[in-house]
Amino acid sequence: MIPTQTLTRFVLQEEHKHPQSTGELSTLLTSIGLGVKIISNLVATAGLKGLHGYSGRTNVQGEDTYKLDDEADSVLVDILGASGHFGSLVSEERDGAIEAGEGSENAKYVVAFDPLDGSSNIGSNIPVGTIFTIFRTKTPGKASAEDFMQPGTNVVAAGYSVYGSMTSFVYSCGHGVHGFTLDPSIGEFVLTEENIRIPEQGNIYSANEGYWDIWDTRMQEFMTSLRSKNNKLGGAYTSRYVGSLVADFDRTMRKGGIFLHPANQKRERGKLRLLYECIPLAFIMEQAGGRAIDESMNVLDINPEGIHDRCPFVVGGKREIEYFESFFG
Ligand code: AHM
Ligand code: MG
Repeated sequence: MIPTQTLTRFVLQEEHKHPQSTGELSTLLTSIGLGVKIISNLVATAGLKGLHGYSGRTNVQGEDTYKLDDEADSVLVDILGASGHFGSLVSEERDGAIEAGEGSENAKYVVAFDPLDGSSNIGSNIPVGTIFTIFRTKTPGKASAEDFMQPGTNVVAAGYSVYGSMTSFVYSCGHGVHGFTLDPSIGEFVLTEENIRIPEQGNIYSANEGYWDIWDTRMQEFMTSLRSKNNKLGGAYTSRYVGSLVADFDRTMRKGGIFLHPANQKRERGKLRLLYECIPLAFIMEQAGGRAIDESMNVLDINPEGIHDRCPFVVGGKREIEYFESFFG
C-alpha cells in the first residue's frame, strides 16, 4: 500500500489552515517526529550497543537514570536545538531549563519533554515512550523556565510516542487526536487513525496496587468498588498495568477505562510529573473525549510552580472519572 498521508504532510496541511502561521510549530513537531524515529532505533538496538543499564547518574528528583534516558535526552535536545525554533526546553533529565542559542531569542514556543518514559522497563522488552508539551512563550523576548509556568489550558500541541511492537506517534494541536505508525520500510510516520476517541465507558482499570496499604481510604474504596460485580458502573472491571505511562495511557485511550497514579502516604503529590507527563496526556485525553483530574481538580487547570512539579494523575473515560469523583467529592 502506498502511504497517502505522512506526519510531515499532515502537519503542513494543518498549518496551512491557519494563514497567520509562521511554520515554527510545524518545524518543532516534525523535528520531534525525527527525534522519536532516532530514539525508536536506539531502543530497538540498545541491547546490542551495551546501552541497557544505569548511567551512574541521578537526576534532579534523586532517581537513578539509565544510559538510554541520557541518549534519548541528547537526541531531542540536539534536534530541537538544530531546528532553531524553541525559546526554552525542559527535560525530565535536566535540572534547569535550557535556553535558546543565538538567533532564536524571539522564538514563539517552549517545549517540555520526558525523553524516555517508563525507563524502569528498559531491557525487558516492554514498551517505553516519549512525551512532549508545547506552550507559546508568555511574553515576547528571551524565554526561560518562567514561560512554562502556565496551565495546561494554554497548551498549543502535545503528543507522545510508544516504542512497542510498533512505533507510534500520537499528537493533538487542539483539533482532535491523530495517530501515526512508523513504517520502517520507508522511515516515515504514516497516518493510521484520525480523530481517536475514548469510549465513554470501558472495563479496564490500571493502577499499581502495590501501593494499596499507603493509599487514602477513598482510593481503596474506589478500587474495591471497581472490582465488585455490584458496582454502579455495571460490573467488575478487569486489570492491566504495564508500568510505562505511555503504554498504559495509550491503551486506556483506545480501549476505555481508567488509569490512576494517585497520591499516597509517601508521595503527597504523586509520582508523575506535571509538565511533561500529566499536562500533555490530560490535553490529549480531553481532545479524545475523556478527562484527567488530580483527585480534586482538572489537571489542565493546575498552575505549575516549578518545572519538575509532580501531580496525582487519574485519567480515563467520562463515566469512570465521574464515578471516581463520587468517592473523592
Ligand atoms: P519515568 O519517567 O522515570 O520512567 O517514571 C514514570 C513512570 C511511568 O511511566 C509509570 O506510569 C510510572 O513511572 C510507574 O510508577 P510505579 O513504579 O510507581 O508504578
Ligand atoms: Mg516518565
